[in-house]
Amino acid sequence: SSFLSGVHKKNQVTCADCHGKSLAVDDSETALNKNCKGCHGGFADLAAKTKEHINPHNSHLGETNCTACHKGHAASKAYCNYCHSFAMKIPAMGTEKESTDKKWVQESAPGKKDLKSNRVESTDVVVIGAGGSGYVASITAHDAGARVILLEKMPITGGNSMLAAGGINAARTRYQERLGMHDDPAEMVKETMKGGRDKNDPELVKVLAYKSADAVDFLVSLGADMTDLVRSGGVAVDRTHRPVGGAAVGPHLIKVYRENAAKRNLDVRVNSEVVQILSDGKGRVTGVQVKGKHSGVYTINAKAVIDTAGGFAANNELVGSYKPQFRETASSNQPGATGEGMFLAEKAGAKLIDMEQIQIHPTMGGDTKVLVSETVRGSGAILVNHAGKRFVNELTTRDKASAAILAQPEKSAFLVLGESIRKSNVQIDGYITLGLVQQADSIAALAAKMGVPADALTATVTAYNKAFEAKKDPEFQRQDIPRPVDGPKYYAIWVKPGRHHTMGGVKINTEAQVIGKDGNPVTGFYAAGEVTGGVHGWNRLGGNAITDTVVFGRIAGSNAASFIKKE
Ligand code: MEZ
Repeated sequence: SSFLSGVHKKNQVTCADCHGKSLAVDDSETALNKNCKGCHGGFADLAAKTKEHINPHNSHLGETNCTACHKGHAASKAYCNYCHSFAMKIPAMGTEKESTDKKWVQESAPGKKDLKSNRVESTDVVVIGAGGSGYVASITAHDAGARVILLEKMPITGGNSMLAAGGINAARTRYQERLGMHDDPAEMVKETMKGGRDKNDPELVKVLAYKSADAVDFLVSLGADMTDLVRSGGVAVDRTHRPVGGAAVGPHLIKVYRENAAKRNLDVRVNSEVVQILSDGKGRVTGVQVKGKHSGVYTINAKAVIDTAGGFAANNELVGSYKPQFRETASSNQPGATGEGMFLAEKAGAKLIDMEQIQIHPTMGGDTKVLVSETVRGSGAILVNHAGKRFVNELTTRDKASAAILAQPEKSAFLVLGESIRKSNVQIDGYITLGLVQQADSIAALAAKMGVPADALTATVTAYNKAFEAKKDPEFQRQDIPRPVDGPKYYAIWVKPGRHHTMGGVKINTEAQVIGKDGNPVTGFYAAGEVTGGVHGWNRLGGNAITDTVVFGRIAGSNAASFIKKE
């Protein structure tokens, strides 16, 4: 018990109380987490008891392992603080060890760091990375009859998809048709290519667009709600589907995926980092080596491998090596988005493309790592500079909007909105809770809080509201003004551009097969999502990332399952 912290020490908790009689600990710490909940209650109970202003038991990360934050033998550390800076007291569990270093380092159990074990497992399909693409590929392969192991190096699943605020772009869906909207996958192809500066692989873009409506139906079949529609930058119709009320798409989808994985009894392992993709030296992959937090390094032989390990926008050094000017800019990404999945694939024969194409999102909240969703602009908000004036079409593509903000002397701007916009997008209440939003009863009072000239801001809002009435924006040709900036309350959010998405990665074909350096598919090797390059060209449209994860995740899962059947 001398190793125990906080309440465990006080109450003289025994080893078996936490670890179970066998004292065995798997990498996902399954028994431990079950026993935590047995004593302390589930997330809902704890959320009801939590007195913090920010409630970590009711967050966008959903229901995760307790051990992601709480440690039995050491001080607890709030996982949230890899991205945020919440002053969080963790009662009776030891004091949080707050570190200014927010870099993610995978934990190993003491003494197990690089230990190689003789453990060898076999499966049909191994999937690397439990973000959106990984879950979709795993569920699809499982439903097609394959035995699947889904590996995640972080202590929680969800990847960057968990943070996705916007929605999923899809053309000609039943939800668009229900609202009498006309959309066409051919338009989605055109706009995605134009947004990507025509550097995308057009064949991949066609698959993305023409399978997008099916992707939405697939999500709905799993239990997701995609009924609300909003417009994203660079698109001429409301094509971004999201849950009712404008709720963030990512936490909703990851909850749905986790529930579907549990229902299927899928083998999902956290704290399990792939350190090598194995290959037979003759152009086919044969499995992976995994470093488990408790297991040490072990082998999984697999007939097919799907790489869904995500991008690298959270990796300062790697971003800096491609784009030195972005090295220290804030990143909206989860701390595990560090790109290893691309280089593991490269070592196993994959070709990497477009690695230097790194997307800068225009609106991160001030000096934080919180992304202020493009849907806030899609709902009607305007961008104004420190002189109180609009300076760009808010619904242009991200590369252009970010460049326009960075061209301002302060390299930052404000989102300005009114009551009807706030009410249409529930995420804005989240930004209020996080302290990112200034509020006032008049435009002049808001201007004073923002530190911009009141007469200029008043003139800007008046002109914009006139454009709303006239359905025409003579100043910036904004295509869609769904709401005016109206009272009784007015809101402003200080924003700066930040790193958001890496467009490059593993080259794939339309069958989600990984393409090797010789131009041929690597046998048994598939990839989907942000780990791949080619779908988004040199600039991704808002809402196309989730489409990518679902469309290509499904293709990878289904093709891997067909491949193993032929073996
Ligand atoms: O697709 C995205 O990255 C997206 C819609 C982000 C956002 O601004 O919400």
